[in-house]
This record gives sequence, structure tokens and C-alpha cells, in this order.
Amino acid sequence: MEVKNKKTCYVTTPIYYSSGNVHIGNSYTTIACDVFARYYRFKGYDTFYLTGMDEHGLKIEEAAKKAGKDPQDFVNQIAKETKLLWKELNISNDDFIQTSELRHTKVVQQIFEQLLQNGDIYLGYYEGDYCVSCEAFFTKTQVGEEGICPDCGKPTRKVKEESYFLRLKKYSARLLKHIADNPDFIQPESRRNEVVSFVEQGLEDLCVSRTSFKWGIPVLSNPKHVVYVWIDALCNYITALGYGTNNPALFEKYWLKGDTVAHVVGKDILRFHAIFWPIILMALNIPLNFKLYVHGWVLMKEGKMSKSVGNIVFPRDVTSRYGLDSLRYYLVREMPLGNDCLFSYDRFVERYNTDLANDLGNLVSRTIAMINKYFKGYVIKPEQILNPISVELSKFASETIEKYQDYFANFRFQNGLIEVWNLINRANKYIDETSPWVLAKDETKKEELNEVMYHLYESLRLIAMMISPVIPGTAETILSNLNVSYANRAWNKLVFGVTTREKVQEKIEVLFKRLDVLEEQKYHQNKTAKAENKVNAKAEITITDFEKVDIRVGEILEANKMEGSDKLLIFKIKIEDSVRQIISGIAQFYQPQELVGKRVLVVANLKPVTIRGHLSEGMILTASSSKDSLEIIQVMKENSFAKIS
Ligand code: ME8
Repeated sequence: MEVKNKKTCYVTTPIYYSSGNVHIGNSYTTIACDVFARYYRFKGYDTFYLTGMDEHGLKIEEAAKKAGKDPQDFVNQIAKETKLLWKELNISNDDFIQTSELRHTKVVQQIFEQLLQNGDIYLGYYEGDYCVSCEAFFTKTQVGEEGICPDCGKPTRKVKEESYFLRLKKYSARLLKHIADNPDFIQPESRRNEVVSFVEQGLEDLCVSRTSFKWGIPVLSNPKHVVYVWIDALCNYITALGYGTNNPALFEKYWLKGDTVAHVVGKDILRFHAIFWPIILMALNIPLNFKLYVHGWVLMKEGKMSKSVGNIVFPRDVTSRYGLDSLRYYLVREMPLGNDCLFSYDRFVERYNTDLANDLGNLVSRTIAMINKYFKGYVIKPEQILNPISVELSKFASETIEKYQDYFANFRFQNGLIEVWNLINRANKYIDETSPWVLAKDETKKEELNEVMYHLYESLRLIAMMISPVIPGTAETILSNLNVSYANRAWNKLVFGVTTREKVQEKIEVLFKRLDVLEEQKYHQNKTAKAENKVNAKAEITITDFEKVDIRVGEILEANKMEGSDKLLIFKIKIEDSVRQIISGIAQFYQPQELVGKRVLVVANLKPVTIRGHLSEGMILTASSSKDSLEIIQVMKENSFAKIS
């Protein structure tokens, strides 16, 4: 048996859908978990950091088909690209699990059988509205008359199929007790309260298999069913540790005997992790010894990042221009636990200039330059402290370390960084207060000057150590510029005053070059304009495609506002001998009366649709010259109602 001589930490990201869409939002989760893992390693914990890919389900099966690929090849390619991205983002994961791997699928099959045998899973029928995009069923009230998914707004599908169900009710009371007994189980508290009230409203058994698609893990005893993605996905947290295999050493070490076990998730998958996952674990008799940290979303000013809005920011968009550490810093600094944060380049540039180039960058360059100038690069621990402001600074540093440790150990990186930056600013202020350039002019003040340099050196050593989980590259540069020995970078040296004598580097590179705000604005405006053109441009069509469109001239006989709508007008339009009703969204641009009698172009063979209960049998052609205008295309000549070709 292995003797455990170190505390352990196990941290996981959600496993990402294999949609090839890792943007700065889901990169935040991976970076934040990386900060957690690096922090605990720094603290001396034996740490295991897991991330990976969620590869099964209808959505992925369909995406592979669309790409003309076999699903396995499709997901392998995406896994390869994602791994490469994590490497570029300096992610220190210890494992990367793909749910299509045998080490996972085999164990999920056993888990499913075990739950069946224990009576926690039973066979029944499922009938409901299913959203392929979200891989979730919704109730009638949630999807409404139109059958629209309440989460993503896409149409749902009616599905009735034989399904296995996981009993949830049976475990509700135990789950509520666990939450009550462990107040820090779900953090922050607001998310915990959300879960409690959801469970208290009563849980419906969860559908855990499908027969309507094939790309999943077959149920061993009934292979026409595949395991529904959530049971499959959630179990990655234990299959990656070898649970259920003949080598469960990692599971025993990091889970059963583990000290810190942390799952980190976005708010959209809270219920799966705070309700379904604990219930699966209870049913398997596995202790619930994890904590759940729930973060919000990285939002754009238009709201969520989305392909159709064209506002997705990918990590490489940022790192290729600003380097990696500024992205890592921005995301971790901006996101409070539990709530959303905003990403905009304006804000990014501001943080870059203020926090990194000015506050941190200046402290590093001034300190090292002065140590070189006044003492040929040497710092020596003073025998006695002469200046009370120096005592104040070292006290400030010690208090900062305490607060930092408390925040970082509990995933409150934003708060922790605020404390570290307070220390950076305190140290910068210390330079102004002690005015080393004045002390340097007076030979009798040599000791006082050395004291100032030493206090700056020590503050900077501590600052670099504290920011090392967030911006490891920058921290390493600072520590090697200061020539800090590896011994003095260790966790137990995170105290003021351990350096006795050191010589800093003579010449150092600028850490973060100041950005020109206007230049950056111009750069991003140009980029956005180009991207918008790309989004608006439609795919090429042939003349045969165009000939399918039947465009006619129609005369507007009547035009009226649609009740309850600011955008829609209802028209009666005469085309040859018939009169049609057509709805058009141009109410913001025209008064109905001014359109009566006008001869316009109409797409006459458009499939009729019902809009807000009114039939629309065609489309009036309009054109726009700018984002805020829309004009009807009029026919000048009073000729017959001919077909346009
Ligand atoms: O949900 N800001 O995968 P996923 C912050 N496969 N986080 C964001 C974000 C944003 N803009 N957009 C997405 C899944 N995320 C499942 C998980 S785990 C057993 C299975 C986060 O690829 C989101 O909140 O859709 C979630 O935590 C993670 O990215 C993965 O999302």
C-alpha cells in the first residue's frame, strides 16, 4: 500500500462538447482550473488536473455527418486540436479524457448495469420535447405552443421512445441533508440556494438512455439503447482515475482518500453537477467528497457569444496580438465566482495598460534598474530596519499573503488578485515615499537606501510567487530577473525577509509594452468590419438556383399595422388576378398609408407561413443601404403584372 506523505488535490473542468468551438468563455474554465491546480501544487499538494472532451450524442453524430466524417475520426480530430490549444495556453493538465475511449466506455457500461441491478435505473417510456442542441428534454410549459427550446431558442423535436430512468426522488432527502451539513459543498451560496429550492420543488426521474441515435455507449444488457450523454459525461470524473478497473490507485488516492476534490462548472450545467452527479455517486456508494465551484459566463456587450451574431472571440485572437499572460490575467481578474463578466477589447487594453504595463511592469523595471544603479545589482538583508515605512510595507505584504491564500484556496481568484495588486501599488507608493534618488545623493544614507532596495526586492519576490499560478510565464521571468533561487520560491518561503544576499540581472526586457489605446481601437474596428462583411456574405448560387424564385410585380391594395407589433405590417397585394396577404417587417421604415398604390416586387412562390396568427403568402422585396435602413423596391412603369426574370 502506498504511504501518503502529501496532501492531495483533484481538480476537473467540465468536459467540452466536441463541437470544435472552444472560445474564450470555455477557455476561462480551463484557465481558472489551471490556476487552482498550480496554486495547490505550489502549496505542496500532490495535484491531479483533469480535463477532456464530451464526445457522444445526437448533436455530435449530426455534426460529423455534416462534415462527411466518421464520428470517431471527427471527435479525435477535435480532441487533437483542443489539446494543442491547451498547450498553447500553458494549461498544466495531468490527463485528458475522451468519452469515446475504451477506458471510459467500458466502465460506464458496468456502472449502468450496476445501477440497473440495484434498481436505481428502470425501463419506461419517455415522451417529450427534445432539444438536440442542448441534449435535453423540456416540459410543455418550457417549450410553449411553438415548441421552442427555452435555453437556445431553437425548435425542439417531439420524441417518444422506450427509455431507462434514474430514480432521483429516492435520494432527494439525502442530497438535501448533504447540502445542509456541508455549507461549502456548492459555491457561491447563491448557486447553492438555487439548487436547494429546485430539489425542494420535487425531482422527476431522469431519462438516461436513448434509442433514437447510435453514437453513444451501448447499454450492455440491452444494446438498442445507448447511455444518455449526461450519465456518460459525468462519470468521466471517476473513470479517468481508474474507478471500476483493476487499477484504481488514482481513484483511491485522489478521491477516496483525497483532501481537496473540486469540480468547476459554468452556471448552465449547475443542476447536472449539483443534483444528478451526487445522486449517481450515492447510488454507486461513492462518497460525495467534492466541492462544486460555479462560475458565470464571459459575455460580450451583445450578450452571449454566438456564431450568428458573429461575436465569438477565440483565445488565439487575443494571444496572437497581446501574448498569453495578458489573456490569462484578464479572464481570471475579471470573473467573480458565481457571476458573469464582460469581455471587450477596450476593457482588455485598459487592464493591460493599467495593471500589467503600469503597475506591475513599472515596479519590476524600476526596482531592478535602481538595484543595478545604486548597488551594482546586489541586495543584502539589512541588519536593522531604520524607516517605519519599511516596516509598514513588510506588514502589508504579510497581510496580503494571508488574504491571498484564503482566496486562492477557495477559488476566489479575482479577490486574491485585487489584494496582490494592492501590494504592488503599495510598493510603488513606497518608492515615491522613500525617494531613493534623493537618498542616493547622500553617502550617509547608504544603509537606508539598501533597506529600501531590499524591501522592494522582497515585495517583488512575493508578488511574483503569488501571481505564478495565474501568469506563470511572467512570474518566471520576474523571478529569474531577480535571480531568486528555487529554494526561495517554495511555499514555505512565501514570507517576507528570507533573502539574505542576491544579485539581480543587469539588463531586463520590458514585460508588457504599453499599448496605444487609439491604435488598438482602430485595429479592432477594422477587424469587426471585415468580420461583419464575412458574416453577411452568402454562399454562391447558380442561375438554376435563382430561377427557382418566382418574382412578380404586385400592387399594394391595403397596408395596416399588425396589432401588438412595432415591426410588422399586413398587406393585401394584387398579383395578376389574385389578391394575397403578405406580412412584412418594415413598420419602422414606412407609414402604411404611404405604401398603398405602390407597385412592388414580391417573391410569389415562398411557402406560406403563419406569423402571429396571420397567414403570409409571399415576401415583399426590400433592400438596405445601411444597418438602419430598409427600402421597398418599387417598379416605376405601369405595365402588366409580369413575371420578372
Ligand atoms: O456543457 N463563459 O459542454 P460545453 C464562460 N459537455 N463559460 C462558458 C461560456 C462562456 N461564454 N460558454 C460555455 C457541456 N462555457 C457538457 C459538460 S461535464 C460532465 C459535461 C462553459 O462545451 C459552460 O458553462 O457546452 C460549461 O461549464 C463549459 O463551458 C462546457 O460547455
